[in-house]
Amino acid sequence: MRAVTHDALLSALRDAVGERHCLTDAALRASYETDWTRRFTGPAIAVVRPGSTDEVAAVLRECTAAGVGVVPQGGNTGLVGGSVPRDGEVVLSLLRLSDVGGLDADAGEVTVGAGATLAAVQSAARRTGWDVGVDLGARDSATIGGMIATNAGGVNVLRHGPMRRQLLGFEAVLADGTVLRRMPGMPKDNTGYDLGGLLAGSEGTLAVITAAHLRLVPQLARRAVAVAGFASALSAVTVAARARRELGSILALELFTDDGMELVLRHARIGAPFAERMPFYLLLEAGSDEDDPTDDLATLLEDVGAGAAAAIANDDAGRHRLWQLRERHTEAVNAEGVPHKLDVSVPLARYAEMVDRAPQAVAAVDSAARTIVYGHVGDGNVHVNVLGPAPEDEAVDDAVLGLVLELGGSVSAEHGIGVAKVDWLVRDRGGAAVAAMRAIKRAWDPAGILNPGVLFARDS
Ligand code: FAD
Ligand code: 2HG
Ligand code: ZN
Repeated sequence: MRAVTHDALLSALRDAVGERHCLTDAALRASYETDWTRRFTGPAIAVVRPGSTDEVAAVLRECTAAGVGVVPQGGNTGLVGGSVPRDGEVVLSLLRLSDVGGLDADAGEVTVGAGATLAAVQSAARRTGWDVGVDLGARDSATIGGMIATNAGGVNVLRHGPMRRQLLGFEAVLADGTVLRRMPGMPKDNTGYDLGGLLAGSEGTLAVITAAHLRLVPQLARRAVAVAGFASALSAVTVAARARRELGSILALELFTDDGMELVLRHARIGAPFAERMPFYLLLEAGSDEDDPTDDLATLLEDVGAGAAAAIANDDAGRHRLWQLRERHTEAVNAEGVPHKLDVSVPLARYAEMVDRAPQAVAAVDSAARTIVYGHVGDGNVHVNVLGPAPEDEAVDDAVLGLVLELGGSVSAEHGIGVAKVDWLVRDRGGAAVAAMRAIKRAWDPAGILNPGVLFARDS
């Protein structure tokens, strides 16, 4: 590694991406330096915005030569602090690589730049009768590169799997500027290690993803959404399990509480779905290409006695109204303060217990904290949000993650480890697994340039 001053590095970066796309002014860097929750923030020496894979390679070569860390960034909607600098790294924004081209309507596949937003890819796919298998609330900003890097999940995992399952081919750049390319990639491809699969969930620590080839899923002509209220978490979970077993058309199963809904109603200025308020709610979405699934949902809810505490819609506006109750939790919580976000999963048999015990675990260490719980019950995924503790106070995080391990779950379901949970990776996966991960990291990024401090603790 040759020693390079920051001035020399900045000059090389300007040469690599053009003066206009190398941001050093504090005001221009600001939105790239703080994460969506405002819990994580740090200074960058520069934000670079390359416009091609070659420019990404040039940036990485220069940063490796200078020994300066690089934080890859897409839409900066990540919720574990992995997309923002910690200590004078270079932020490498992929937003200019936003091409959505090469849609093969026969195969149901599309090639996109890493910086293309999910919404842009969804609208291209939908114009040809296809859809993207992963959907999530941050669709207007989250990028395909960021979604691969976090192996994003979202609301349709129970039907289509997470981002890794959508990935057929990829293009990515290693820290030394080497370009790895497997494009377009095939639905069946057993030629050696699945390097694209390894990039899914690597959180920017192994390579910078510059493009991807994705499988699409058929767009469904008919959809229905229902929201029903329940007296206990267990009764909501039991109905979710039954819906999964009995309704082949189920697309999404989401849980939220009355506290969370109250926040959403106030923040979004919308009305409750029905007059009766219940402690827990289950949102069910079903979709089919043939029969309207509304009756199936209605029959199920009647059978389980949901009665007056239920609403159902199959028109666009009605479905959107019901979805807002669940989807707008994240922004409603953010409007109340800087949250501690614990995205975890537990076996379905322990899901209701997790929902019930998480607020108790938080209260035991911080009696003034507010806990809002919601999640993707179909995948065992619970989002525990805690308001009150200072950003750097990790007592509530530790209490919730400790409970997750006691219940046999995973400390990161879909958002990743980021910087938020580095101390918990070993506790969850064990020393041998983490040593194997570190060996992969060293092989791909020997100088440790890519996203230092993310996934692995720096000092071990
Ligand atoms: P960023 O936030 O920019 O980056 C995330 C991570 O990926 C960082 O570690 C970054 O270094 C790395 N990275 C980004 N781009 C690249 C690249 N091209 N190459 C290599 N590494 C890269 N997540 C879910 O899984 N399910 C949900 O339902 C969900 N809903 C959300 C709703 C809201 C309102 C918000 C704000 C977030 C939500 N998220 C959800 C979290 C977030 O949207 C996802 O993690 C998403 O995948 C991040 O994409 P991004 O482009 O914003 O990535
Ligand atoms: C969701 O499911 C997202 O809405 C965000 O994954 C979760 O706000 C959160 O904690
Ligand atoms: Zn989620």
